[in-house]
Amino acid sequence: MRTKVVIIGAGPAGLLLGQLLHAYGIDNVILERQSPDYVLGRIRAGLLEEGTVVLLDEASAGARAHREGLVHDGFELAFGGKRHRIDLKAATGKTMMIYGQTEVTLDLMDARKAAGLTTVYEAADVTPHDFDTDHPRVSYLKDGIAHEIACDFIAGCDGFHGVSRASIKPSAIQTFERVYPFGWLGILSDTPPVSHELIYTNHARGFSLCTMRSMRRSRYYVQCSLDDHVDQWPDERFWDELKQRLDPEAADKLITGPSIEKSIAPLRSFVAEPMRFGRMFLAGDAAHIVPPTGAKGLNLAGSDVRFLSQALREYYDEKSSAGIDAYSAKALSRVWKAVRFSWWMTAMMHKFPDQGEFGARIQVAELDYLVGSQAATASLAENYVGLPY
Ligand code: FAS
Ligand code: PHB
Repeated sequence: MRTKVVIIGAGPAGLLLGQLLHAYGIDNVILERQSPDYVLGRIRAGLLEEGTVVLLDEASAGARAHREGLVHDGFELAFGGKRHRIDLKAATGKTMMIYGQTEVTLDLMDARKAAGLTTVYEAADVTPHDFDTDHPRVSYLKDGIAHEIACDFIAGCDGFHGVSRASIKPSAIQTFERVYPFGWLGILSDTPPVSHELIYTNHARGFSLCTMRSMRRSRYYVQCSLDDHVDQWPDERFWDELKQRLDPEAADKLITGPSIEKSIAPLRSFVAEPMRFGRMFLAGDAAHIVPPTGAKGLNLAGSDVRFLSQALREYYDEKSSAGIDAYSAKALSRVWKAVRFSWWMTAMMHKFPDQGEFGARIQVAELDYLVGSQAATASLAENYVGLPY
């Protein structure tokens, strides 16, 4: 079998890249390790930048997001028992959209199926070969039968634990990492959200976030220890802890209910450089990870595949390699700014074991300055809505 681009991974990055390449007339095949249901069962991101929604439109997968997504003009920062609104629209002219990653993935899957494009689910032992030559290929097993696809390029969209980055010789790649000494315990419940906008709270007991998937389905997070296990957090304990971290008004208004999903995610900042290796490119979580405090993970996957799809279009349409030669530097420039913002938001909002009283006071001083300065608020807002591509 032969195709122009083999995409490894059918998460948001792989599916979005496949659609954008298709729109440019570049045929591609996606190889995914898991089943569609497994991919859809992962509860992850919830907030889309305007640019990401535009990419969904370009991928012929944005209609439902426009119908069902919740457009947010701002969010609130809470500390010292008080909430302070950050007016994103006033500061940047832009908004954010609440539309769960599960829905994004489903819409991209449906668009790919409608376009009659090939996705091999439950592909085992997917392995990229010869990507440092002009004849790359990818092998895999399907139902125990060996297959191989010859291609012009390979896109590693297989997430943090994927095979693409792992296939690069150590001397050809440099990684940068910071692992945070806590995790996020997240819960999904079919209850009305405590507020129509997000509330990020810095509290002496730890960080919490009130978000949502719709006005009938809430998503909440509390910072937890890395030693915690989800079994130690029955619903009652979660709701009690969240109430203790919320400001009095939100705590009073909180409507609790049975969890329909509950999980703990570790937090790390991670970047691999470069993001191109001969005829293989990395995109999305395969190349970088951010703590979800800045809501950047899914959105960075979007900007990566926007840059990569345009570079490949230039290669095929204009017979120019300028775009693919510039991809890594261009993607990393935006990635590192988002990594910085996500690290900064995480440092400001979470309780660190070694921060002491001085560190706690510095956090409150930073927040106090932030909500009291138009310049500081504007800086936060322009990073939160997503820096220009
Ligand atoms: P993904 O990991 O989503 O997709 C990679 C795909 O590749 C998967 O389907 C995987 O099965 C497949 N794959 C892996 N190895 C393979 C192999 N060897 N062969 C074939 N296929 C293979 N971001 C936010 O903005 N906000 C959040 O709140 C948030 N919460 C998160 C919670 C968790 C627990 C995690 C892990 C991430 C979270 N993220 C969040 C980040 C997340 O949304 C990612 O940024 C997003 O999934 C990136 O998409 P992909 O790059 O496509 O990677
Ligand atoms: C979510 O809705 O899951 C979400 C929103 C904003 C974040 C992180 C997660 O910063």
